Order: sequence, then structure tokens, then C-alpha cells
Amino acid sequence: MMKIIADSSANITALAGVSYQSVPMTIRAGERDFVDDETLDPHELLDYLASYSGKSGTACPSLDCWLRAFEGADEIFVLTITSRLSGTCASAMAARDVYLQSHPDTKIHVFDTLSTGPEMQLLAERIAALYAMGLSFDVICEKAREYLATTHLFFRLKSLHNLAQNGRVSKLTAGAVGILGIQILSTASSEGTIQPVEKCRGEKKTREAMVQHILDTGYRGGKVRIHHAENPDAAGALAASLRERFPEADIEILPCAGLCSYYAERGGVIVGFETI
Ligand code: X90
Repeated sequence: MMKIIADSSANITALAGVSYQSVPMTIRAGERDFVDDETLDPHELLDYLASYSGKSGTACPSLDCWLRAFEGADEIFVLTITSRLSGTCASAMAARDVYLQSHPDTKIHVFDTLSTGPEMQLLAERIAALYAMGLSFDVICEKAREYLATTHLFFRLKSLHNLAQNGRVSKLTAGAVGILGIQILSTASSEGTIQPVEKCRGEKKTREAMVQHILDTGYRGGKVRIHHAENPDAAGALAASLRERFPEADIEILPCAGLCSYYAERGGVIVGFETI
């Protein structure tokens, strides 16, 4: 059996036509641990965080979580959030090594996506499509890696507080935000780090800047996946702007699960797209 497994920052819990499993991260705030699985309500998480002024943080999946997810499959594709911002990839690689000792015939490939959310969704969908074509495990891995080099991620956040509090962006970068009405537009760099690209004021200008960066990066009507932290209006308006230029584009909108809701914060929008 083949299986695609991704950490919960991919924001998907199922994938058409294949066996898919999400492995949960954890969000910690004071006494409370929020496990980022299907039972987590991101709305409740965001409300709780808004009312909680202490320190909060996150934790990557344990080695055991991965081992349990591997069970029963013999061709396994693992997708993780960028290794530059999380221990998730290292934990998956360690689990792979342990698992292969007792299951030497199992094939496991770990993709460090150097990204998160919608770009992980695109890669998972691509792997499912390559598998449906009947290609071998190694060829799927090779083509999936090539595909990953043609997808990109942009995101707009109203606050970088949680990213800065947890050392995922510098305090200097974060300090520039937090001013009312200012949004920071950033991208996932080719090294898998957060790279701020522009400060925007106002909804329309932020959307226009995002569309411009997407076009400048080489978007020509391919797939787009938009994930948002309780901001369906901004996600919908972005999709509409892209459809004005590319009416046939395959665009899907999904709400963020817990991990991305925590870091993107309420109102954040993350977009992944193809340049092929
Ligand atoms: O290991 C852990 O505790 C998880 C740490 C995750 C840190 C970053 C999460 C970012 C989520 C925010 C915008 C997209 C960032 C792009 C990355 C290159 C969403």
C-alpha cells in the first residue's frame, strides 16, 4: 500500500484517490495543549490565544507519531514543513531510520518542502497524480522534487508576533509590523526561510501587491491553493483577481488548521502556486 503523510501544517486531512494521513503538531499556551488534528477548532484556538497573554509555542510531531503513521504501508511519501523553521523534518528522518531497521523492504522518502501549507498541498496532489500514472517510487520522488522547484509560497500577515516570539523571524523584522492597517507580505525563500518582501497598507493595496508578486514570480494560470486564518473574504478576493487574468485557473481555498492559524494569526493568508 502507498501512503502520503504530511505534518498538520499542510492544512489537509484527506486527498482524493490515495491514502493520506496528517501527523499533528502541537500548539502550547499556558496550561493548554492543542493537538492539531481534526478535533481541533482553529476558531476556538484563535479565541483562546487572543485572551491569553502569556508565552505560547509549538512542538513538532514526535518520532512515535511518525512510526505509527508509517505502519501498514510499503511505499511512503513524507512531506514536512521547512527544516529551517521546525524540527519536523529531522523528527521524520529519524523515524524513517528507526522504521527501516525493522522494515527493510519499506520505501520511505522524506521531502523537506522548504515551505508549508498550500505549497505542501500542491506537492501532495502532484505525488498522488504521479502515482495514479503508475510510475515507480523512485521516478515519483524524482519528478516530485522537480515539481517542488516550480512551486512558490507567498503570505500576508497582520502580525508577526507569534513568529517572533518563537524565534522564527527576527525581532527587527517583526517590529516593523503591528502598526494598525499595515500588512507584511513575505515569501518562502529558496532556502526555506521567511523573507519579507513588502509592507502594504490597506486591503486592496495588499491584494494588488500579492497578485503582482505572484505574476512576477512567473505564475501563468497553473494551480493555486489559498489557505487562510479566518479570512475567507481576502482569500476569495485574491482568487477572483487571479481568475480575472486566468479564467481557467484551478484555484482552491481552504481554512488553515491549527499550526498555520497560530503562526499566520487571525486574518493571515497563505498562497501556494505553480509556475509551470
Ligand atoms: O516545530 C514547530 O514547532 C513548528 C514551527 C513552525 C514555524 C513556522 C510556521 C509558519 C506557518 C506562516 C507563514 C508561512 C511561513 C513560510 C515558511 C518558509 C505559517
